[in-house]
Amino acid sequence: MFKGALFDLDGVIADTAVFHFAAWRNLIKKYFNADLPDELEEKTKGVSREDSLRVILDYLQISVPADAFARLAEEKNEAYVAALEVLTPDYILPGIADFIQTLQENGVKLALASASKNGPLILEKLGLSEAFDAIADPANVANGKPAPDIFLAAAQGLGLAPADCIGVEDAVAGVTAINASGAYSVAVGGDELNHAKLRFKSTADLDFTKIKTAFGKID
Ligand code: B16
Ligand code: MG
Repeated sequence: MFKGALFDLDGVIADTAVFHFAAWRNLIKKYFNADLPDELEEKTKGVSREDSLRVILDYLQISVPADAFARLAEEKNEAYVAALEVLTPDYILPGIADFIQTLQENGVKLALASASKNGPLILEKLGLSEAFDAIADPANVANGKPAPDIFLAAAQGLGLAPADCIGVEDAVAGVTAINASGAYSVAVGGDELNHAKLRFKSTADLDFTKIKTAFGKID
């Protein structure tokens, strides 16, 4: 049986992507009078703030000096954090509160493995701070997802070997990161996540017994 569960945040615990992308859209409209297409949202999921801005500026074929780049990232974050004010436990994705409770009842420790520097604030607003035993700090890891760093840091925060943990993700790069870390990947989403060891269609379908059984069959 696994002893730890390493959670991605955006798309697994709450759908913060809509807040992220709205903040990027408003910023780009304000400074470049450009509209970002919906498909860019997917490309900014699970990647760091700076990498998201790089993706967006590449798409617009705009290059800015380093100080302007830093100011844009900072202003986006201020708008994003302000938008997070509305977050309440009602924003926890379907099935997640029950899944967390089942994990706790079975003695599984929980860690956050999110690319977001706002992870602690978001958990607090969702009323989940107490449920998590560790929060890996993305500011302290060298490489973002798909590199395994944040999942390795999350397992370390629990004092566990990655092989004794499951990782839960909704993004392609995130599943790749879990696999590279040596933890057992559990995905929530579509066929693009078939590189996960186990996949559920949505957070509402997460099934502790199925995960436990599948994990127990690893050679
Ligand atoms: P911040 P995750 C990621 O969260 C988001 O999916 C991504 O859109 C965002 O750029 C990144 O966090 C950084 O967030 O600007 O708050 O530090 O999916 O890794 O939980
Ligand atoms: Mg995610």
